[in-house]
Amino acid sequence: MQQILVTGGAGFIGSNFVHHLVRHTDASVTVLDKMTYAASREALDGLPSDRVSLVVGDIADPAVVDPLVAEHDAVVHYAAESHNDNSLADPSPFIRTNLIGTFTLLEAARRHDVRFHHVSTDEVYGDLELDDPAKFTPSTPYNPSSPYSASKAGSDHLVRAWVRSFGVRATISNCSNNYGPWQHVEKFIPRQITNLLAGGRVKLYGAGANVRDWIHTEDHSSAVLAILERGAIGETYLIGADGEKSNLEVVRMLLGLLGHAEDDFDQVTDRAGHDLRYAIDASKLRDELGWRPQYGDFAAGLSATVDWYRANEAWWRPKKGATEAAYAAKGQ
Ligand code: NAD
Ligand code: TDX
Repeated sequence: MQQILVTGGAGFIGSNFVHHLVRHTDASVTVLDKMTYAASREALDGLPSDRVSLVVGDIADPAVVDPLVAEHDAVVHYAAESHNDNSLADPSPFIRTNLIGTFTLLEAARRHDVRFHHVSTDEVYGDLELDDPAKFTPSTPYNPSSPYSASKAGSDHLVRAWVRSFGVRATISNCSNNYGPWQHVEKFIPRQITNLLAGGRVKLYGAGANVRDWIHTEDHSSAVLAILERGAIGETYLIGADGEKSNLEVVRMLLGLLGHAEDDFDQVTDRAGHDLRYAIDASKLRDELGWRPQYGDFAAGLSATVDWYRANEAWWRPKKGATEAAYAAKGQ
C-alpha cells in the first residue's frame, strides 16, 4: 500500500498514526480532516512534506471524498466526533460525521474498490459490571449507551453491511481508552493534568468507581497498522493492553505525579448514562496477528504524558477557557 488516506489525521489518535506510518512504512499519506475544534495542525509538524499532505474537508461531502478515495490504495478512517459529553449536549454533529461521513467514505471505497479500515471503539458494546470476569470480545452483542457510542455502533454496522452486500475490502477495530500526547483537554486525563498545571482542581464524575481500560495511543497505532497489513477482510479486531484502572485510581496517580495530596479533588455531577466499566480481550489480535503492546507500564506512560502537557502549555492553554466554561455550565 503506497498511497494511504487517513481521515481525522489531525486529531489525537489519527495524527499519532500518521507519524507511525511515516516511521514504519514507506507509504505516502494524505490526511483528510475538517479541522474541527479537536484538530491540531501542530500535531503534524515535522513530517516530511514529500510524503504527507493535508486536505481540509468534510468526510460527509461526496464531492471531496470521492476523487480523494479514488487516488489511494487504502483508507484508514479515524475522523469522528469523539467526546461522549459533547454528544449528550448536542448529538447532531455525531450523526452527521460518524454516520453520514462513514457512509460517504464507504460508497467511495465501494465505487473505486479501495481497501478500508474503520477505527471504532469498545463503547459499542455498552458496559460491564465491576466484578464481571468477562471482557469484551468480537462476539459481544452491541449495546451502546450514549449518542456518541450509538453513532459509532451504527458506523460499524454500515461497514459490516458494505462488506457483506457489496464486497468492500474492509476491517474494523474497536479500541479501549487511549492516552498520550495531543489529546484534547476536554478528555479525562488531559483535563485533570491541565487543571492541576493551571492551578485548578481535579474534577471527578461521581465517586470515580467507573473503570476504563487504558492503552497508549502509540500501541493503538501499531495495532491498526498490523490489521491494515495482515488483517483478514471482513474481520473485527479488539485492541486493548490490559490496562484497567478506576477513575479514582487514575486521579490519585495524577495527584501524586503533580505533588498534591491524594484526596485533593472535587466530585462533580456525574455523566448521564455513564458506562460503568470497559475491558478488552485482545487475544484475537495477539494470537492471529502477533501484535504486542510496547507501552504496557501505565504509571510510566502517565508520567511521560504529564511531562508532555507541562512542556506544551502553549498548545493546550488556548483551548482551556472555553472547555472549562462548558463544563462549569453543566456543574462538571
Ligand atoms: P479527536 O476528536 O481527537 O479527533 C477527531 C478528528 O476528526 C479531528 O481532527 C477532527 O477535526 C476530525 N473530524 C471530525 N469531523 C470531521 C469531518 N466531518 N470530516 C473530516 N474530519 C473530521 O478524536 P480521537 O480521540 O483522536 O479519536 C479518533 C478515532 O478513534 C475516532 O473514530 C474515535 O471514535 C476512535 N477511538 C477513540 C478512542 C479514544 O480513547 N479517544 C478510543 C477508541 C476509538
Ligand atoms: O472531567 C472528567 N471527569 C471524569 O470523571 C471527565 C472528562 C471524565 N471523567 C470520567 C468519565 C469516564 O468514566 O473519566 C472517564 C473517561 O472519560 P473520557 O475521557 O470522556 O472518555 P470515555 O467517555 O471513556 O470515552 C473515551 O474512550 C472511548 C473516548 O473519549 C472515546 O472517543 C472512545 O471511544
